[in-house]
Amino acid sequence: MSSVRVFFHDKCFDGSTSAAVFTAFYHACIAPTAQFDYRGVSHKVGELFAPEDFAGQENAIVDFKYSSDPRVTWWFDHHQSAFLTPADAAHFRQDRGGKKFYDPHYRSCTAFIAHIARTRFDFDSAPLAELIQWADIVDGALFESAQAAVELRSPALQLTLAVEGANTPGFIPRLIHDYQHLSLRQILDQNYVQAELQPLLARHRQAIDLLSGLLECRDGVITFDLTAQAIDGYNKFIPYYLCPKGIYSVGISCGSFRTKVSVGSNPWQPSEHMVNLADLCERYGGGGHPRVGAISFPPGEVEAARQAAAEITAELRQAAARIR
Ligand SMILES: [Mn+2]
Repeated sequence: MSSVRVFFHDKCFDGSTSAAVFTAFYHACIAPTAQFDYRGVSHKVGELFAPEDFAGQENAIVDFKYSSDPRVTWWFDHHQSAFLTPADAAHFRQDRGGKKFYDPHYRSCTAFIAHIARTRFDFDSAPLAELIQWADIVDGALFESAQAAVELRSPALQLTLAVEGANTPGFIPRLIHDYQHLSLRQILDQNYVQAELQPLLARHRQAIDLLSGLLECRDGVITFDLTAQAIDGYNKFIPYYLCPKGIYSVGISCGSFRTKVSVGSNPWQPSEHMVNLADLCERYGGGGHPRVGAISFPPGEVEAARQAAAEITAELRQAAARIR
């Protein structure tokens, strides 16, 4: 019996669902009795894989960076930055094995794997349609409203909170198994899922309460200062949920290793004539994407962070006034 080890993007809904679709495809089209084991992998500085990691007879990487290690037999990714080095990209381009696939145009790696499995291996992905559709919504941040993104009424969004926040070993591999056999609603109702989810939901509700007490919205810009709060991470759509008319948001928070200014824009407001927030943050030594950016300061430099946040807020208020 063959053994397959799957490396998936850890603490990521699309990473976990990619592993499930790959497993279902492999059992259906390659080897029905193959034994699977799963390893979550995260982005970090330096080597992403240890040499002893690739111990399966087959080793697959899904929703994560390429490795040129010859023991890696399958690879699927959709990230813009899929290759750590030009040498890795060249290694992929000269591969003729037909088991390594890359397309950065896919919103989710899950949908990409399903597409390749369907078109090249005749896999029937229809039983996994719900999983594939939600991976696209979550990885593409295609939420219909701030309510949908914050109230987490869909089973998939509650499962996303659990996947991103749970630390119990074996939790995601168990989900990967269940994704192949149960609906998302049925999975959500499992005791082992509720045990992970309930404390995370309580923390999520605390963050909403906390922010509703201290954020301000004036002239189209939502501002909040969390430097005095013990809060470790929050759903970035909460400001627009609480202030739907806000066009931009500027928040300050303290982590163990940095003080952070977070600058965002409301995805449910029209996107024409928006300030490029990556450019704006770069002027202060930060960066990001056109519609969301951040600037990091050393842990003690709260005043410098506040100064930057105040300047950015003033600039965004003027920009918001030009839009409205
Ligand atoms: Mn992904």
